[in-house]
Amino acid sequence: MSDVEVPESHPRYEQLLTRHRIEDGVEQGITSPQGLIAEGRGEAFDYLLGERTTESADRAERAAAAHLLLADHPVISVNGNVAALCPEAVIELAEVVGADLEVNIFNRTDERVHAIADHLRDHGAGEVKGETADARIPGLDSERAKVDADGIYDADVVLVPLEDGDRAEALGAMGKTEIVIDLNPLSRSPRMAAVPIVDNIMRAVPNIIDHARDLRDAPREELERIVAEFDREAALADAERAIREGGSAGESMLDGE
Ligand code: PTJ
Repeated sequence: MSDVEVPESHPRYEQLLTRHRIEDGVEQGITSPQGLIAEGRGEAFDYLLGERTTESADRAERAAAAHLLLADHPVISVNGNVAALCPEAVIELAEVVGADLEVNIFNRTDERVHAIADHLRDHGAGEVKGETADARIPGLDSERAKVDADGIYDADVVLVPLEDGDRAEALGAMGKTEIVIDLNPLSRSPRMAAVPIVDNIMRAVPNIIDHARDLRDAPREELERIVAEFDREAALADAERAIREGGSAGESMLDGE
């Protein structure tokens, strides 16, 4: 995806690739320049987490998959960072759980909304919402309030990766179930979420896809049990502990350390 050659043997290969994707996103007019700052912030938290999916985050990702499968109308919200980082993965997740994809950005220009929607379609997405913006999320002054009436406005479950807390709060007030992916467990959006996922989006979305595939044929009662047993407070506390204790926190690596 990036023109910049990063040798796969480099110890920070994944992180360097991620950086280049964001850089390319800015160059293509998909990602806001502020996305570079968000990326730096995320990298710092990921470094402290040990750049791994903790067991606790894995449980959150399984609960997210169960919520998305149970939903009547799930929507995946896509901003400039998400579109640059993992377009294929969000498209695949939308297909697996039957969700809509909707472009929703903080630093909104019509040009960037269309560029992100085109970018998703170039990567194989069917319908992409967010270009109509014929409804507003009540109680939100920012441009993020602009949503599609038949998209986020109508959704019962919304996956909102990498964003600030205002919209998370306003969506919660509308009674929607929110799943937030954010590497900072102290940030307002994961603290508002029914399912806070403290993990890098590059690992989180593929893992939600794996769980969704695994649970796709499970009885409704099992999905409801996974949702009911998920403890959001514990997930936030586990993540904060893992970061403060340098990624140990009594947790094992998922990817086979
Ligand atoms: O495209 P736009 O206009 O909607 O703008 C998108 C950004 C991300 C620039 C905007 O929403 C923003 O400024 O967000 P914040 O307030 O910087 O918050 C982004 C959060 O995402 C921070 O808490 C970061 O730690 C976190 N983050 C950054 N990269 C990743 C991440 N979380 C998970 N995976 C990442 N790769």
